Amino acid sequence: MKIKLIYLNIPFWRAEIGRIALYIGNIDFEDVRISRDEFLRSRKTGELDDGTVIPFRQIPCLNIDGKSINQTGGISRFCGKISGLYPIENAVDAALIDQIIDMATDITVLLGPSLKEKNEETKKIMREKLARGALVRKISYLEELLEEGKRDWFVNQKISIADLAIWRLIGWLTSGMIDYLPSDLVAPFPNLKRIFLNVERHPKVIEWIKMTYPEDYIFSDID
Ligand SMILES: N[C@@H](CCC(=O)N[C@@H](CS)C(=O)NCC(=O)O)C(=O)O
Repeated sequence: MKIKLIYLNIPFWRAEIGRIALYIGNIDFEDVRISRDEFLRSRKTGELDDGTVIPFRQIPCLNIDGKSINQTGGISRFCGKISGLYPIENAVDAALIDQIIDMATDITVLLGPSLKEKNEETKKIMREKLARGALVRKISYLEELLEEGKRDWFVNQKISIADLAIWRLIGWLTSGMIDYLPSDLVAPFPNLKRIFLNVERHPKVIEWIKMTYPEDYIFSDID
């Protein structure tokens, strides 16, 4: 099976779930990182420059033996299944993981309007309001899920694509890349912090960060 995972050259959670799951599972894949210009061209034509089809003209996109597949959820589940980070037979655990991936989408969607906003002052007001209200509230709902027992992972005591999604989502929200969001957004949430650190201390994740993230990436110590 020849697998290509197509996204921009950034460690955004939508692509990183698949990339890291495949890396953890020692699955051979081509980590295709397109330029913004090529992405914009593909939005017009529905194809990359080499002719690879991009369904729905959005990314990430997975290509398996020449067949293109779109949508973060489906891509993440496929990569998780072949890597051992998503259950193939346990439908309940699968659904418990799915709800986390969809929550990562809900949280990302909240940021959408402010990402498009051109007026800096308006953007600042929007982001500060989110950080006081809806954003932190949704993050607190993830924390609520973890409050029963001292869990190391979201589902069934083992790392899954749900943990990868939330690690990278929190990493994005607190990286300073999104102006006006505080870097201590998860400070009030000890269980989420534990999951975050468990992912970031996973030996294969450390390898992946060292191989693909900017050299100045700061490993978190958010205790
Ligand atoms: N529903 C899609 C959304 C993906 C998405 O919004 N991707 C952005 C880049 S991060 C994109 O391709 N935007 C262009 C567009 O939506 O036309 C998914 O879950 O993967």
